[in-house]
Amino acid sequence: MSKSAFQELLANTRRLTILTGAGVSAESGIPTFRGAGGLWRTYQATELASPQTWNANPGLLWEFYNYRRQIMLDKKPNPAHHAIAKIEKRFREENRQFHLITQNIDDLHLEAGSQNVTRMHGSLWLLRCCLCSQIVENRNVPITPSFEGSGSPDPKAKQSNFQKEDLPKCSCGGILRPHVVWFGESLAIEDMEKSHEVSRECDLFLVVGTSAVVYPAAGLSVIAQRSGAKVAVVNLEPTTTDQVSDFNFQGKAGEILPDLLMVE
Ligand code: BJW
Ligand code: ZN
Repeated sequence: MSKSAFQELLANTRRLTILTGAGVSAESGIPTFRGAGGLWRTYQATELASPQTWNANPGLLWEFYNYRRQIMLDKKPNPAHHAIAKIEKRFREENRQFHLITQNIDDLHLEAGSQNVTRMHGSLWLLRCCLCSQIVENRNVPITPSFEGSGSPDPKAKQSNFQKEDLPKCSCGGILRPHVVWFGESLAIEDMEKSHEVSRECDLFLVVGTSAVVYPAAGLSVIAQRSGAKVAVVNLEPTTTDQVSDFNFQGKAGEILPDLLMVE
């Protein structure tokens, strides 16, 4: 269906939910997970983001996350993040309900001013103690002095050889890990419940920049559609969400969203 039909629907929507993935941050210069850019050294980013890598080589995984924290230092929200923050503001002013679910851990939505946000997969800037489970905010780059100059994505980089004493520590002495959700790990129960609730109870569900292959996020558009919502997709390429979508807008989120959401 057309842009004008979407915009008419948006104007009459009481409850809007938006789900975003790595594609929304691509125009800020942050690599996506799948396709070009999903490689770090010889590893697929999705292989690294796993409890198996953590158990086998926590230093390697900290190098990867240290690198990702490092590249965030000069990254800014792009027009897609700003458009999403602006539509939330409009909904709030008009007493309409809005919720943003993001799979991204880069926090660029928060930086753009989004408020009602569920970060399904955690945050790059939160760490969790492996011993006492305490969660702390930490913006150190490098993560510890030992990681200074490490994290090069060059495939010829020397093997990661960090020791236990190089890793960040909690006040209880436990090792701190990134507070992110790896494959096979459960999402926080409150994030699961909120994501289901706002998918079930919206009138319009807009999916932006996700390949929609990772569950449970990939199942949310089906929940929304079965609960009676209209589903719209903004993505560079076709995805499985197209099977349940009423609207499809193919292209860059930063170019499409400001106009589509009428927040330019
Ligand atoms: C643009 C663009 C531009 C580019 N504009 N668009 C049910 C069925 C089958 C399997 C499972 C299931 N339930 C659970 C599972 C297992 C597993 C899973 O889903 N596996 C699948 C791969 C099959 N899920 C889990 O393990 C989850 N845990 C869980 O469910 O626990 C209970 C359980 C466990 C096991 C079995 C059953 C139940 C946890 C998932 C955690 C995912 N973690 C990661 C890493 C997070 C930390 C980090 O960032 O390092 O999350 S993996 C990675 O993928 C990351 C992302 O958030 C996630 C999704 O990726 P995303 O955002 O879609 O990025 P891309 O790169 O894939 O796509 C980008 C898109 O943008 C592309 O389409 C581009 O075209 C587009 N694009 N530029 C618009 N400018
Ligand atoms: Zn601790």
